[in-house]
Amino acid sequence: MRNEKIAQILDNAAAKAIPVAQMSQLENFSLENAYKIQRISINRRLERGEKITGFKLGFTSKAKMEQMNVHDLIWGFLTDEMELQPDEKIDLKRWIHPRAEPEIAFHVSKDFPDHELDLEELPQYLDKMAVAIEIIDSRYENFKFSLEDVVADNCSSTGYVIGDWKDLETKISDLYIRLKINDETIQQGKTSAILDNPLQSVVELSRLATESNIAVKEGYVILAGAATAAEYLKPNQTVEAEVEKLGGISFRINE
Ligand code: OOG
Ligand code: MG
Repeated sequence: MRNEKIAQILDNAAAKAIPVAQMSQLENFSLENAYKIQRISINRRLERGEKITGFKLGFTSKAKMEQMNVHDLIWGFLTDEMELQPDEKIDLKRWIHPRAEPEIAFHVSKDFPDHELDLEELPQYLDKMAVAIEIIDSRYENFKFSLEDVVADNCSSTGYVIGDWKDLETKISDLYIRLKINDETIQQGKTSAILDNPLQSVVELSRLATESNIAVKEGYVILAGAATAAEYLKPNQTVEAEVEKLGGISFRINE
């Protein structure tokens, strides 16, 4: 199958909220090809008028790698269509089998240069941070995939909600983070679970973006990846993420 065809199948699966078989079971494709498919599917979104709003990193913690049985860091695109408002009532029918995970978001204050950034340089390029909830929705049946599959599927990107932006702090590698559903703590951990320091996710992004010649622009949002496993969403839930010092953010799901 051509890359264009795979991108089209995954894009349609997302639009119709109907899962598809794992592409890697129909045909072997390389990780490099998987990123090419991801780009083609993002271009389809851009052609429909969506705008890139940032990037997400995935599998930056052991908890996530173990939950999904995939063991390499991945990255994908965020678009304005994925941005949800905290006061929005969310209807699950638009997705296949959505899950939520608590995250930290960073706000890009200056276009990244065309070289890899190190931790010390990051405050020149980031100004804010916030608690976020990412909603992921694999387009594959049973939420099962190989590394190549999930990359081609834009890393299950589906939705994100961002809390109030706070000034960037650099000592954030030991903060308590949790996901609550209907006031009950369902997932919890420390931000150190994210590559020892969530800011390291931004370093990785700068490396990957430089290697792929992709621009990380002022105004973009970067999701550092979940510190904990993700939880399936059900009707009638209030979903909340909290990070020590950063506060919380929540949204409500319709009946
Ligand atoms: C892939 C996306 C992983 C994270 O934060 O680790 C991710 C998935 O689990 O479906 O977003
Ligand atoms: Mg995530």
